[in-house]
Amino acid sequence: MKQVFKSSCPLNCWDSCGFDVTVENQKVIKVDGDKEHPITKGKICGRGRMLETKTNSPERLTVPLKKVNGVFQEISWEQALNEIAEKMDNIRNEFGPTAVLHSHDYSNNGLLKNLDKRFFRHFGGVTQLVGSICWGSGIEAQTWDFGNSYSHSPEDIKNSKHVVIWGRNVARTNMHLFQALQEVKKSGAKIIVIDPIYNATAKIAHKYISIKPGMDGLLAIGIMKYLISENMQDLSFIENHTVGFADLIDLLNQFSFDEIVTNTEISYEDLKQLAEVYYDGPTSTYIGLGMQRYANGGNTIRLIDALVAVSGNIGIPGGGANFGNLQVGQKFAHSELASLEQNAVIREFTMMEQGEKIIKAKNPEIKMIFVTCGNPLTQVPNTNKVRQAFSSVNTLVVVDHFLTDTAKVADYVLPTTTVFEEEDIYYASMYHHYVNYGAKLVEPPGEAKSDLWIWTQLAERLGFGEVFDYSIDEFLEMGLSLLKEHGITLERLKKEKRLPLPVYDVPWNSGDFLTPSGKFEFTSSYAEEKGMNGKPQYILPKESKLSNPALASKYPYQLLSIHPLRSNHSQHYHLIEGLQSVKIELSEDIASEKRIDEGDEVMIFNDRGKLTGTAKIMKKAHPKTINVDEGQWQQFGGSVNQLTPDENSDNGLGSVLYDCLVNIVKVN
Ligand SMILES: Nc1nc2c(c(=O)[nH]1)N[C@H]1C(S)=C(S)[C@@H](COP(=O)(O)OP(=O)(O)OC[C@H]3O[C@@H](n4cnc5c(=O)[nH]c(N)nc54)[C@H](O)[C@@H]3O)O[C@H]1N2
Ligand SMILES: Nc1nc2c(c(=O)[nH]1)N[C@H]1C(S)=C(S)[C@@H](COP(=O)(O)OP(=O)(O)OC[C@H]3O[C@@H](n4cnc5c(=O)[nH]c(N)nc54)[C@H](O)[C@@H]3O)O[C@H]1N2
Ligand code: SF4
Ligand SMILES: [Mo]
Repeated sequence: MKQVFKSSCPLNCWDSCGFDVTVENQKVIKVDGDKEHPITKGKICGRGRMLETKTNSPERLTVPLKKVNGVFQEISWEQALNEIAEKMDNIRNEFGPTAVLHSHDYSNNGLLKNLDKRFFRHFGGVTQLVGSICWGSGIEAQTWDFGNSYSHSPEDIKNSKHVVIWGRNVARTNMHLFQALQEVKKSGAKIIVIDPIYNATAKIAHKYISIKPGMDGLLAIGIMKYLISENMQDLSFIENHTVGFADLIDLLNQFSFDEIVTNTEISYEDLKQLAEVYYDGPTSTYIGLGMQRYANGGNTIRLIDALVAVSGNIGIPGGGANFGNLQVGQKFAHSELASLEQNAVIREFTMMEQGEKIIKAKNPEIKMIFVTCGNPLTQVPNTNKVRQAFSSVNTLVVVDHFLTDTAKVADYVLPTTTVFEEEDIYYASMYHHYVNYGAKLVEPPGEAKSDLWIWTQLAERLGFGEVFDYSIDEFLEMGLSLLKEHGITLERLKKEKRLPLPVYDVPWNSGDFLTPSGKFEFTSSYAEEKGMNGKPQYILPKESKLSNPALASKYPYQLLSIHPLRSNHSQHYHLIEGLQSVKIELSEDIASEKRIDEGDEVMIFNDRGKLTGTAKIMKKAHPKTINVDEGQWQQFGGSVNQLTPDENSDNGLGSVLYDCLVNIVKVN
């Protein structure tokens, strides 16, 4: 008998869609959109639909594996858990808990995935990863400026006269915003896209601005300079709600329009037009994550925030500097789930530098790496170094659904459940403010077990089993405890399946900010507290003709590695035959400069690595720009991260993935 259940997409994505999942004979047979979901309204993407293929794939891991003499052998859970627990215990006794590194990322939006932290707190500590390859520098930037990173509610875009899509690949990564754009366009809003790639969102825009990668901060400086020189700034907002404006003026005075036009490679006419867009508000700005993955990434987001503030588009309906929406995730009791009150010895490595730090770790050295919800050998920058690091430790444990690049180098691989095989609640702190419930709908294949079951079993063997002695309902209730006063309970969520969280629809509308001064801070006191320069400043990207001409003469092209259309990072490549080769996309000028035709076999390279693939020409892309979508598996040609740099961005918590120069040659 067929039955349809409501569920949620667990994938790391802006949209956090509601699902209708059809189950027949204990098997998921179809994943559709839930038409009743107030935001996602029945529309989902192929990545979500393919969770059926993923769940039923014959390639799923179904039994624990142990590598013996270089070859994986199937073992029992009993053996796997006993051996791993014994190794952890020995390591803790001999070297201390920080000789274990927990490597993880965001591959699953389930609330209970946060219980990994609870495990390591009670283990006594761990070496943990801080910052975020994804959006660390932008979040830090908005925290400096506003005190937090909040977005307007999805509906509020209807109040915008202009919508600026600044470095966000909306049609590909945020499909419900794309739909909203098409709707507001019909009712008269003007859409502007600023991006080095002429993407599907640019195609529906009234105006497309092709920017030189990494130069957006300077463009924001140019627009602010124009607004102020023409007396088009919002004086009342600046006077009443900001600090540090004089420092901003000092910065703007350091640049001439000529210099700005030359270095951003944007015409004065376009700059002026953008200033008019910001003056003639309400103008909403949807800031993407791509352009903060540079050595000046935090600085770029700070300058865009400053522009939105100077033009009076903060705290008003139809405005906003929309980047993250952390007010969503902050409604859950993370510290209770993670047992943050528990004393533990914590050592921190940044996400970006994990490879380097593992190799160089002393007192103690890293003896074990435990990977959950991540695929670092594909997704973390500088793959060759990450591979060296992960291969160097005595024991690597990977929990996953498939034998990924990371799992392949592991000593133990533990098979885990997919969204439909476990119960959890799901949300994304990115776009909308609904939390979705997802019940366990089917049994997992073979012996696959949830992450939570694995933590529970290991905790028991390591002597702190009582910390996991809660039912799933009890853990979910713990996570929802702060929401009780708003009438949001597990009982209601199970019944209604999705509930709106109490967030601000128009953040900062009160004029009060969460910074130390209570104002929007052009000059950040948080930064200064950290001993960093809090003044607005302009920094160049690290790998560019302007900052490193010698490197740029050897490697003249900018390599972007944006998110793939049909896969969530590395999660779908092995399921879709059409994705199983490397495509190297290049701008038209590179093609003619290097006499490369579409379909040619080409190689890109720099000092960190190289990658071979098939050339594809990107129409209207910014000159000297190359793109290879991230996420490709080694067996299908390899990850673009073989070329990307592993440094921290300017404010320390983000990545510099796109701040990457390469050269290209035709193979043969
Ligand atoms: N299909 C799909 N959707 C996804 C994901 C996925 O893997 N696949 N991943 C999800 C996740 S985890 C995230 S973080 C989001 C990311 O969502 P987005 O921010 O939309 O995606 P990115 O691929 O990071 O890059 C966004 C855009 O930045 C542009 N860009 C790069 N450099 C610059 C620059 O210097 N200036 C400007 N103005 N633009 C620049 C790129 O050309 C690209 O169009 O997407 C989510 N949605
Ligand atoms: N070059 C380049 N690199 C990038 C980016 C880029 O734009 N360019 N984007 C970066 C960004 S924004 C992000 S967010 C990261 C994402 O990096 P990751 O989160 O590491 O990437 P994913 O491929 O989504 O997922 C990793 C693994 O988690 C597994 N997994 C899924 N669900 C579960 C679960 O419930 N439990 C367990 N144990 N495993 C699970 C999947 O099968 C997959 O193998 O990549 C970053 N890397
Ligand atoms: S990947 Fe994103 S857009 Fe696609 S179904 Fe999941 S949440 Fe929705
Ligand atoms: Mo991300």
